Amino acid sequence: MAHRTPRGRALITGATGQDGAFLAELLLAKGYAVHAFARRTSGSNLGRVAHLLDGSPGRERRYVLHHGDMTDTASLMRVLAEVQPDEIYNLAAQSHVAVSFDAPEDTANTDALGVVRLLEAVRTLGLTDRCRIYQASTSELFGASPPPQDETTPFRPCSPYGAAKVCAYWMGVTYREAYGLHLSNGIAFNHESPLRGDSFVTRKITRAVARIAAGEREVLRLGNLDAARDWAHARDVVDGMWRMLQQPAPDDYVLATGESHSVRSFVDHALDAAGLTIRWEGEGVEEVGVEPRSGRVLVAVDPSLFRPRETRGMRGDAGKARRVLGWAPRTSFAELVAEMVRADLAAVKSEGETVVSPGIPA
Ligand code: NAP
Ligand code: G4F
Repeated sequence: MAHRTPRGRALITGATGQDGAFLAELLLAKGYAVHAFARRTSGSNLGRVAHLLDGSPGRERRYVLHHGDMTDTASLMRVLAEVQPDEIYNLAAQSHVAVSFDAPEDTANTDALGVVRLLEAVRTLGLTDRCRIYQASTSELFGASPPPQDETTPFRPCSPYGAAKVCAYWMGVTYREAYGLHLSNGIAFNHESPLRGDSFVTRKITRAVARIAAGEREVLRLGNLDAARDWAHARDVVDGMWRMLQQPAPDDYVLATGESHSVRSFVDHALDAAGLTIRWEGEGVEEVGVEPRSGRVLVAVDPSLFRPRETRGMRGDAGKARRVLGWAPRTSFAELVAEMVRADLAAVKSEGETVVSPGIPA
């Protein structure tokens, strides 16, 4: 596939998140100047990108931090006017599905109206013809539609998050068709990494497994063990985002592995990667994962973690992305889980080593 020469300046909203960190690395390696749009907070939210801010010589000049918020039109206008980006990757979102049930207005404000503010800012500033936009859409658009899901599958969102992202998707299509904007929706299925936020189920599992392997007497409490997801590596998915913006014409693409695994299976793989095993016993809310030798319960179901509504099993068909973009996921499910467990085992070990004096944790 022929890619255009990189066009210079990329703006990433949601730059401090998992995907923002992987995408920045990819774009810097390709020679882009990367402009990060990030919220100013009282605590630090820059952990995933700190190495880019004060990184190796020369690098810091190509990674520039701008403060702003998707709920604040003025900040979007100011940063867009200043950066004049060639490519915009709109990754900013309240991205947690369970949280969206508790904070539906906040979720819609950022995930749906935030996109309207961004698109209107692009239009008002006269950037429609010069900049290309990636909109972070999601398999949550499909919600109750059964697998396999592709670009033709009906949207039946099951959460305020999914509903807000459906709105954002159609806003993108509307601006593309009404104004000729080069905007592509990447309908990404779940993607994970050691940088995944620790309240998402994969990272919650790998962190707990690492602590259990280190000898902590922890019980991993989970919600729906039967929930099935199509889990890719975030590094592979951000490559698909970039490929979409190198196409002569914008379009919408599913990014997925085509495999589906249950939460229970993720737990098994993670324990295996740490040299542990469990036996599953019981059913429903009584189901537990028991260590065979000691009989100790390592995993239990906590009904308070069930969601008001769950999506159907998720398994994406990325045939269109393969054909048009030449995109394919490179990391297997087993490799992804093993990489996350290795990283969390190392993190637990180094936490243990950073005790500065007896009894006083660093
Ligand atoms: P993430 O780790 O939760 O990162 C979300 C980013 O959005 C963070 O940088 C966060 O900033 C920022 N943000 C939230 N509200 C904002 C606001 N009002 N203004 C400006 N920035 C705001 O998410 P991710 O996993 O990297 O996902 C990236 C995007 O892809 C999201 O839009 C998500 O919905 C979508 N997506 C993700 C997946 C997946 O499996 N990872 C799959 C499909 C789609 P703070 O650091 O300040 O909180
Ligand atoms: O890891 P999760 O919270 O991810 P979810 O809900 O699939 O959403 C993620 O992927 C979407 C892509 O489709 C993104 F759009 C979205 O932004 C986010 O990145 O939950 C995965 C599954 C769910 O079915 C949940 O019910 O795991 C189940 N689960 C079971 N126990 C749990 C838990 N989820 C979480 N977060 N915590 C649990 O203890």
